Amino acid sequence: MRLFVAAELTDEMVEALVETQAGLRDTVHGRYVAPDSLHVTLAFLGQVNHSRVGELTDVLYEATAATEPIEAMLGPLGSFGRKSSAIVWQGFQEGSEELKQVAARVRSALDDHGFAFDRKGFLPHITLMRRADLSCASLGMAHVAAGTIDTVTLFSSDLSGDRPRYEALERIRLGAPERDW
Ligand code: 2AM
Repeated sequence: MRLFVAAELTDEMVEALVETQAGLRDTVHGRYVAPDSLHVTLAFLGQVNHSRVGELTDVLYEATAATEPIEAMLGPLGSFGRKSSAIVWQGFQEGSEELKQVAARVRSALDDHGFAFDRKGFLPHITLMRRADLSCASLGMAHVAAGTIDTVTLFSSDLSGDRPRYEALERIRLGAPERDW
């Protein structure tokens, strides 16, 4: 299974991100991420054997047990990669440090339990589009919203269709008194 761990966003944040995407549509061509797929990736594991998913879930509960819900606010736009085929993302103006801390805790717990993951540095962001052609366009205005990020989720990713499909395998509530069996 292709797996990753991500923080989920509030409905208000998703609405603001969709408005940001709408503002880009006239000028920037590329593949826009669907509203139900917008998230903050904390760790990308890639292929993991199905038999280890239970253990992985335990590791994620342990890693996030001391993390409280994060008060966050969306921030400005940025891009990664080549101008002709870029990733366009929206960052945070509040909550970045807390997101970095939870990502570090998750990654360190994965390491301790022998789960491999992509070790690229973590910059808190939400990918809005891929293969964006920025050669003649500049990034416009970001719509922002504030909200409480209170869910860290183990997702599986299915790339077999016309677009990536993400399925939540386990949703972990930050600050919840105990695991919801
Ligand atoms: P993103 O966080 O920039 O959007 C599932 O593929 C998710 O994991 C995507 O959200 C993707 O990018 C993120 N991701 C992080 N590292 C990745 C990698 N090496 N390969 C594929 N996806 C990766």
